[in-house]
Amino acid sequence: MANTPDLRNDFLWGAATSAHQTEGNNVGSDMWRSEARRPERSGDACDSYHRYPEDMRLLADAGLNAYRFGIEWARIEPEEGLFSNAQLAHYRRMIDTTRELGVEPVVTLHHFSSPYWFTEDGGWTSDKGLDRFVRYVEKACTILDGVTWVCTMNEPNMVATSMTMRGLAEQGGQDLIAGGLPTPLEEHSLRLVEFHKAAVQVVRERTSAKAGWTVAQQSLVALPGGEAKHAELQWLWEDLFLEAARGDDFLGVQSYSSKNVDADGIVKQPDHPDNTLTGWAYRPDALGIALRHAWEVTRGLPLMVTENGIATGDDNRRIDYTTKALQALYSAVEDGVDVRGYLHWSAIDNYEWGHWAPTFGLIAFDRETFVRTPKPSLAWLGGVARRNGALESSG
Ligand code: GCO
Repeated sequence: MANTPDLRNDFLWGAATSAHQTEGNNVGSDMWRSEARRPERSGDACDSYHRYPEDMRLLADAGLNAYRFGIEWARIEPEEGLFSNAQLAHYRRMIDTTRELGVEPVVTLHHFSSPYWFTEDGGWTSDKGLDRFVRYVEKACTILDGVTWVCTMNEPNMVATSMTMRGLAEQGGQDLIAGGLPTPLEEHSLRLVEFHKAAVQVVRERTSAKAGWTVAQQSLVALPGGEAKHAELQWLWEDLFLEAARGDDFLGVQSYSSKNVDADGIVKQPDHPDNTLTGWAYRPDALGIALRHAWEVTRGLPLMVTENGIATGDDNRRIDYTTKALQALYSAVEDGVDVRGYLHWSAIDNYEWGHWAPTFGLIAFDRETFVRTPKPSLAWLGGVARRNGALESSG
């Protein structure tokens, strides 16, 4: 295993968050409303809306040189057509703060949450949806001066599965989804491709940034007899989105685990002591599968790991997982895959869409006082970053 890789000199080493999961009180968003039905609410979240300079400084002080964060459409356009210059200025200050700290900003325009008014009026499937999204992206571009990396939409395959789930629920088909997330319907996924393509065009016309989207890669593996089903699911869950990235400037690879596929479909991960706090299989090697597959399907698009990490309460396990994931990344690079950066999910423990228990952060925080406590994994990853990837220090 490669412990001292040959990475680009400008390789980005960082961590990632999303707006809704960290900012707190994102009251105008559809997610805020839907949380009423979830076990736990986001509430103040990490109060990163106010404390982002501290979050960024902790990453920079540790040795990281990149930070991926989201800007929140629901704040920027709280009512249809009503844009907030003050909120745009807030996100511009975030960009400026990264620059002051010598940290490269990687900006996500849409990370699961939309304004409530947008979703209520049909969201992605409304006839007006595309124009609404494009208008938001145009506004967002007014604050992106000097930003190099822009992610249009986070995990469109997960957005598509939630569109599909919503459709099934409306038809009373809850039983169909009882076994887990439904496979995204192709019509929903193709719809999101249109939104993404339009956003890429706007970003290219109005900024000098590189534009791409970030796909939740599944690292599906066919069990004997599951080959045909695997091919079908591989397309619907992943390859449709990866093919759509051809022609973009980069692809964001997001990888956590791997799943087996048999003749009936995705095999539910059995209970196992090694499972992570999200119930996923402990599979740091999934990142290698994801990178190699993305490289092949996109036909050689530059890749950025925009999320990779583990929900665990044991920080040594986080280091162990990340060490192995990085070894898989280095081996893909050795084989010619063009990887531009590694952004760990997540910078800080945050609201995991309904739950607080699955902790992915390099930094812990107190939910009452918001005091941040870096975990040993932050200093560890910062050290790896300072050595541009070397897993063991040479002295
Ligand atoms: C995702 C997300 C994050 C999750 C993470 C862990 O893109 O799915 O970007 O919001 O918190 O993946 O589940």
